[in-house]
Amino acid sequence: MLQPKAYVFDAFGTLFDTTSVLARCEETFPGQGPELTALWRSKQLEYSWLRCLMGRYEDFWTLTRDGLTFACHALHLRIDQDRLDHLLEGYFTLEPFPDTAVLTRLGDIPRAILSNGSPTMLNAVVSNSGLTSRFQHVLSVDAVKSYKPSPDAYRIATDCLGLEAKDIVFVSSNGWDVAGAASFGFRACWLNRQNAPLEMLGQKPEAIIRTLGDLVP
Ligand code: LAC
Repeated sequence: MLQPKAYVFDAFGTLFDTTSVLARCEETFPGQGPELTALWRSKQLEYSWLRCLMGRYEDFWTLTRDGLTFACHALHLRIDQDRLDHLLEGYFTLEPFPDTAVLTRLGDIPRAILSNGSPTMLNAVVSNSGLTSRFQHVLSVDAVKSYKPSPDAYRIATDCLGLEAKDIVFVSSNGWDVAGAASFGFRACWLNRQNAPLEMLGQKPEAIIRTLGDLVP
């Protein structure tokens, strides 16, 4: 892959493992951990897109709470405020994927995070994982009250870096995010952590990698 003028990374699922909440889910609701974790994540994302379409933005922390509440209701799990808070707090301490260690080997090329996460969530998870020094910018879509894959959300990165989209490599493990980034004009790089099929959204990434280590020249 030709070296870009900057790298922009998605956060959840790409740098931070959203399944880190599985242990808390399983401990709180024995036997239901995997299903709750998966439905929670899928509702959290679905609500971001639906609220975007409805023009009713709420920050990602709210959607994370609402997604969890819905998932508990759908699975007939009794959730009270204490359990809700305990599970939600798991998002502040998501594990970074081990391959984030290679980020220091990308040379002097500026690196940023652009995430749907709220500023509070992002600051917490980045600092708790010890990755703060790896990024020059941690950008939240909250600045424009919209969500990826809307172009307004991706524009936050080009505006902040003062670069054109074609000069930026955007890395995400989320297929829908990669499609949105490619459509916006970024050099989209799909970190296919799940060995998933390509999303059928009419957009192809410039590169498909299996680990962040594949970015190192
Ligand atoms: C992010 C999530 C949605 O933007 O993957 O970090």
